[in-house]
Amino acid sequence: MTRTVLTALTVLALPTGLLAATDIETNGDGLLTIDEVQAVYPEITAEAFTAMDVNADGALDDDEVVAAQEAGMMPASES
Ligand SMILES: [Ca+2]
Ligand SMILES: [Ca+2]
Repeated sequence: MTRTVLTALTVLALPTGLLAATDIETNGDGLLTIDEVQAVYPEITAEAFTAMDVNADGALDDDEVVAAQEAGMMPASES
């Protein structure tokens, strides 16, 4: 049972940031707004969010989430 879940998570995690978006992304638009991010990571400030929003469209897409996680600006969501 546990092994099946871990395998599924690994598969989901491999293509870019889909896993993170699934965990945090609550309204199904595929982007993370600051409200969605802060609901999970209240320690992330508006300033930090702006820094993560590379293209400044006011939301984080998969690439921006992955970059933020790799930069240590956002915790990787694994649990
Ligand atoms: Ca969203
Ligand atoms: Ca963006």
